[in-house]
Amino acid sequence: TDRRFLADYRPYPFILEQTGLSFDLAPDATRVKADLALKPRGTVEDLELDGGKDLRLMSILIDGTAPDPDHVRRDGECLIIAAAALPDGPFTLTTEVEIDPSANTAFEGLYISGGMFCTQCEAEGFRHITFYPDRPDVMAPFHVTIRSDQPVLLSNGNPVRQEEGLAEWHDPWPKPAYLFALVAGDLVAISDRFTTKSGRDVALNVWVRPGDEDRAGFAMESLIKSMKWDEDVYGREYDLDVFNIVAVDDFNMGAMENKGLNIFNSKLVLASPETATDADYERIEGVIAHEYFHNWTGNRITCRDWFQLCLKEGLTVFRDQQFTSDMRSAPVKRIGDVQALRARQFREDQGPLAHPVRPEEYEEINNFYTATVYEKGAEVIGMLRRLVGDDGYAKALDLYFERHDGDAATIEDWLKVFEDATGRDLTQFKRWYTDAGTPHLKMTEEWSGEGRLVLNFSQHTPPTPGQDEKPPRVIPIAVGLIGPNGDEVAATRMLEMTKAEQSFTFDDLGARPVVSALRGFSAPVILERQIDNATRAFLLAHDTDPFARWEAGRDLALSALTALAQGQEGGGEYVDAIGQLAADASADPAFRALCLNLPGEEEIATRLSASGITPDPDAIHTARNGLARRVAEAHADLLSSLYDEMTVPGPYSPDAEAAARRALRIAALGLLNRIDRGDRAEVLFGTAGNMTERMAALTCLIRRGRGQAALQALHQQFGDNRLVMDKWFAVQPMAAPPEQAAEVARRLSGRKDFDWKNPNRFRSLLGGLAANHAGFHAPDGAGYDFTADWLMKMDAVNPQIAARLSTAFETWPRYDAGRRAKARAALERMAAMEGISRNMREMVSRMIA
Ligand code: DPP
Ligand code: ZN
Repeated sequence: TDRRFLADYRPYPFILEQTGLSFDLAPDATRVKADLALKPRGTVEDLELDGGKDLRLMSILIDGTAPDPDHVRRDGECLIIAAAALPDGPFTLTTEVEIDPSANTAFEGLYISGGMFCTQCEAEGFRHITFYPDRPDVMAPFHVTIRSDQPVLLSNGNPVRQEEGLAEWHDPWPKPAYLFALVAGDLVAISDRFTTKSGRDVALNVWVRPGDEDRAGFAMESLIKSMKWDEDVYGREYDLDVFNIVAVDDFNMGAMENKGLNIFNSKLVLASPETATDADYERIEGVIAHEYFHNWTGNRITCRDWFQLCLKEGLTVFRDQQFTSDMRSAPVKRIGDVQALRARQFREDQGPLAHPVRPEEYEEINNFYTATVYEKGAEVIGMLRRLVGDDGYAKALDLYFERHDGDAATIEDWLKVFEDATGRDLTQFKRWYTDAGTPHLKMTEEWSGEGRLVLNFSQHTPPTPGQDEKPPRVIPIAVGLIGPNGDEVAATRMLEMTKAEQSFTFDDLGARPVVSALRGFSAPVILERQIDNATRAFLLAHDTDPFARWEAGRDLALSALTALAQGQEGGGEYVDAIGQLAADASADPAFRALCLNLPGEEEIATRLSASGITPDPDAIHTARNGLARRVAEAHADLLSSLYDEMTVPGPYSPDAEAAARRALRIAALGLLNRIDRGDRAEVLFGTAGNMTERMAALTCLIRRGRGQAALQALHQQFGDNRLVMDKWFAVQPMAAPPEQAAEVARRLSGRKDFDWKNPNRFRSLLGGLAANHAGFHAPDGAGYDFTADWLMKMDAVNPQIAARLSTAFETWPRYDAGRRAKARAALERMAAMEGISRNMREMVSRMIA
């Protein structure tokens, strides 16, 4: 079997001292010569090199001499040179292979996108370029020579030689193969410079296709802010003379942190007011920062093996979240992150794909670039910081960089640094890394009447695949108390729960306070408490903690929506309270927008199923529409004036303040759209000068069944802009009435411009349908069938993308028997397909198990 286990780790038996690569680029016959300076770590063993089946071995030399052919064999995806053929000291292994980048539709290794050569090597793409110990704990300096007639030739590190048809790059920092990159194409740069705090002058370039230069400026600004922030906040300085970013249209991931040469999906680089939304701008800023921050957390300190992926990803997400909080509004960022965590990670934890932040086995590592590894990995670091305090965190991070610079490290190393820096025992805390599942935290209150309040907590984590028993974890619970008049009577206190059941006492209270619990979402748990709607409304009005305040409104909405979806009454308190909040001009418009947006249908389904109730997608859809309409009717005047007042004068700017006003305006529009037949949306679509408002208007129009003209207009204006057309493909199935969603997607999939081999375009259409909860889960199974058909087609071309999108099915076990039967049939059809990839096989078998 292909299963790999954390417990099987052993160091590579050779030390790699230097990697030399020489490329002769040609679209269908590229030659790659590799010179590896190796020496045995101990006694000489067989030398095993990873290498895809797509490598054609042309020659192999050991210290310049061809080995006896009997000593060389291919074994599956490996090339093995027998120990008998190797010297017992240092030697140079030289191989030459031929590869065909033009046939590489999986976009792993070296491939061609729009005529440009580029690479993606994380996690195991390098083995499709040459034979190599393709594992993160084998690190070496790289020297790269590129021969090609493409005008711009880039690789990692510093340029050594640039002339017509030839470039040489040297990267002095030892790195694993997954951080290798090469780009060759017809590109133009927008350029700037950055001087580091110790005076290193760094040349910065954002490389794009000719014609896209005017959309690359924001990415450059974001890069400069990121470099400055990492110096100011973490003391981390850049370490090469150049930093290059390249935008590529065909890219499986969002972006990649290759040393000195980040490669980005073009949607995370290119932005103009006419083509990108506020959310796009914020995401670009955040991802540019994320990849830049990897230079220290990922590159200078990398992972020992892929089980440790969260070591670099959890930490780097945590750092990019801090960055965005500092650049924009911290409370708004926190609320957005919690929403995303619940939508993706809680969902994952609840179903058959649940796995620990640090998994202990996998078949295909690409299937573990998940919300659990990334977002929960970041939450775990947030908890660690809450537990050791800001100073403890800063000390631990300094020690981490000092102790592990140049290492391929583990989660044990990471936790040890915190233990050594703070003196704290983290044995129990480590369960956050090893145990899957979202803890349920129950809270009850006892009020003695004599100024004493006791909070009783109990924790329980439901079983997840392969893990039935879950011992109690350390849970930091931030609690504040609010007096009956709305004043805070006890500032935030961090309760540290370590047992299955535990009580905490608050004394000397005058009157019975209202408890504001899990402030700032201090731990990624599901809080269950007895609380009535009046108390929720009180917290929504008075809580001083912005997250807890928002959460109170969210709870009010969810309790109404879950009741309505089950045919019960509800929503009155929500409608009243939300009106008061929306009218509160002292509250940040972005915060008001977040409160006005009702929870999505998926979130309602997740809430229902977490409490053991089978969600009915159609009932949820109806309930949500009904409540939104009631809000609109009850507050039509207020919403209408917000819509008018929240226009942003002057030219478009993507800054947080302007974006906040637009967000509130759009939230009001979305509600008013339910009662104005779409008239406002139509006017806005025709007049808005920015994509944020135009997309919002377009979505409203589609929801009112009058989107055709606007869709046509957008296509006419931007038909040759891939990124806008991706939005165009996504919004139609997403906003379609559920019973039509699969059909809308099917019709779009037949279009000539449904360039399905492009990952962004494929994701737009299939992701758009999956985002239509009641549409994807249509009772006739049309959503499942359409999705399965396309995943099967994609699997033969790009398994990574197919497997990633198969997560659309991960919630299937929670629905009714009819839907379950149809979803299972679709999954079984996929499982049975001929030539199924390892990626897809692992995903469907975990989902069916
Ligand atoms: N490119 C992905 C990321 O930055 C994988 N490293 O998260
Ligand atoms: Zn990352």
